[in-house]
Amino acid sequence: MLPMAATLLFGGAALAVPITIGTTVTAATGDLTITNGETAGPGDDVIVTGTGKLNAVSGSVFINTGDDVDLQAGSAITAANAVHLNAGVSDVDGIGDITIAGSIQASSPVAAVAGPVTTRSP
Ligand SMILES: [Ca+2]
Ligand SMILES: [Ca+2]
Repeated sequence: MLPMAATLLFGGAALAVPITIGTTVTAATGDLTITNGETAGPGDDVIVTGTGKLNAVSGSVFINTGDDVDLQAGSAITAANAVHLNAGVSDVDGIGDITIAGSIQASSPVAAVAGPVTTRSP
């Protein structure tokens, strides 16, 4: 468990690297944010596997990535507030899909925005 609000920043460099989460990641306070970058071509994904769990005890869960968000069967996202899934952020390659095969529990409706998009409102 992370002691504070958790912000995980990956990617954005020259390589297209998927972020794969197969364990439990918990933000004890605040929001849990996972951000990947965007490069030309596939692979800038955020993947939560069947053993992966994201938990924001008192905040929201945000996933932002240049390509796909893949929540695989068995994965679980739990948030005290909202869950925001943003795929195709700052898109340059037309790739940006969202697949939800796992479970999501939140007190607000899940906001899922799939790209490609070039601009995004707050
Ligand atoms: Ca890409
Ligand atoms: Ca993309």
